[in-house]
Amino acid sequence: MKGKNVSLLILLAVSAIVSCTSKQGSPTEVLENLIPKPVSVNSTGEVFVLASTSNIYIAAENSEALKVGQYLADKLKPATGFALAVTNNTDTAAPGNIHLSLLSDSTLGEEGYTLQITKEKINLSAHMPAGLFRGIQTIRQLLPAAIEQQTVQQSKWEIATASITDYPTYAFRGSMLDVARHFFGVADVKKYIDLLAYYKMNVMHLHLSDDQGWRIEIKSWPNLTAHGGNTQVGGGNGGFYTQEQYKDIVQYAMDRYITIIPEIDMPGHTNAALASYAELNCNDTATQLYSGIEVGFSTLCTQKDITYKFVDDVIGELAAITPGPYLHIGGDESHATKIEDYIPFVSRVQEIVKAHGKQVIGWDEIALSTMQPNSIAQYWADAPNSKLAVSKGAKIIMSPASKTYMDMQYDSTTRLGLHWAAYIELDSAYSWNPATLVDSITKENIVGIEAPLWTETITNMKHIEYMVFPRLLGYAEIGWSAQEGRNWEEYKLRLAKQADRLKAMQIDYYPSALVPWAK
Ligand code: TNX
Repeated sequence: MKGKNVSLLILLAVSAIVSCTSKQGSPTEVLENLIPKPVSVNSTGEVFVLASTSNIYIAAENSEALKVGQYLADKLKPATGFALAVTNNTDTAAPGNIHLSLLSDSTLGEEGYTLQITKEKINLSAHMPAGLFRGIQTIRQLLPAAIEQQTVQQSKWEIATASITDYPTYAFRGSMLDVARHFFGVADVKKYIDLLAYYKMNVMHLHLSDDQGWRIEIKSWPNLTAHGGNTQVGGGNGGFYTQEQYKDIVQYAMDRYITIIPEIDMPGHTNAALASYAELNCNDTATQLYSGIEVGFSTLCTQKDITYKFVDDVIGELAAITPGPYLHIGGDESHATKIEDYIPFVSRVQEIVKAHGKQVIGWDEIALSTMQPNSIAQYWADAPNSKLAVSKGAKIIMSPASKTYMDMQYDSTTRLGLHWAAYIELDSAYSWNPATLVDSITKENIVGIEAPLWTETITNMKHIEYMVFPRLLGYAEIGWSAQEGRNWEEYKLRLAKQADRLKAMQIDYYPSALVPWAK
């Protein structure tokens, strides 16, 4: 009862803030449907109705904007049954339409947008097509949750009227999927990308190689996948992506304004490569394939020339099929590599990545090496390493294991996952500030946040969903929404409202007792 009163007070306080200009109706009904929370929402107390006669008008001869409009039409079709026309025709006379326009407003940045929803029409404007794409996710979330069903639903497709201005706090908002410990096929990766897109995230990092498996076809070193792709944790069949399949994933992500970051982990975490090619080992003997979960026993032979030929070939082929700016070189937990070998190796690999026109990301240990001017260190466990990286001029991606590792169990009863870093309940996952977590690493040093899902204990899409949802929504909000406006007590009410959407999308989420889910 007491808790309820507190929630109510907070709800009223939030209402008061957003209702300054509202005329009638519940002023929070817009805000409470949205994750991540927008920069500003002014409810105006009326209702826009989407109808079978609605059209989507693109006020620009812009093929990307047209594609975004079509994406929206495709998303609205299954549940409504409406075949919304997407056209360049901007005949604005009829009510009930959605208008997408690009306008020169650099204050919105690459991903910002404004939404004017009146009872006559919806106007979505952005400076760039990516902003339109983020904005249509807001439109989707403002419709009833049934909009996410895949069959025609009997519903009134109403949206509360409001004017919204929105843009992200951090430019980099991502998640990582470990497809090495267990392999996940193209369809699973695409589903994951769709869910990232729904919550306005813009980076998907694929952990493509580890001791247990090599998951990307490299044409000049075919045994990497022919042999090294053949197993996974627990001894299953494993698998890999052909370059064509990888390109398909990249394009799918690009259509959603999501950048794919491929990771080849080295010099440790390389048993799958060492098992595939004897010459990569210092003793010229191929190792056995490995399906356990212990780490830190493998290393490329950093003294051999062939090792750098190998790295150059792999990075070269990967760079050629990766349009995004980044290549991730791992660099973590190389316990079998002497530090005097590790440092020159990681320094040289950065030069190779640079020569192929890409920017390096590595786990925080790479700070020990000579950093390229634009290399990025990913903080996962070691604050001194991350500070060292900053002192060398590097930027940081925040992935603190104790807050963002989605393979960490929610509590001691969670049936999947590990707990070496922490148990991470939803409040803990949400209630931290990237800009104050590590003293002396501040917002200017941080490009953004990433939440990794390591998959030693995760074998299928349902498992992925259970560990990722709903923590991912919190990470999306940390990356997108202003720190000053975030607090768990208010967030958990919005999170509760997302349940119907997650259900409509048939996502198996963790129903934490900390959240006041609707009955
Ligand atoms: C640490 S995070 C690792 C991974 C494991 C993970 C399990 C990092 C850079 N290395 O190899 O999968 O813990 O939680």
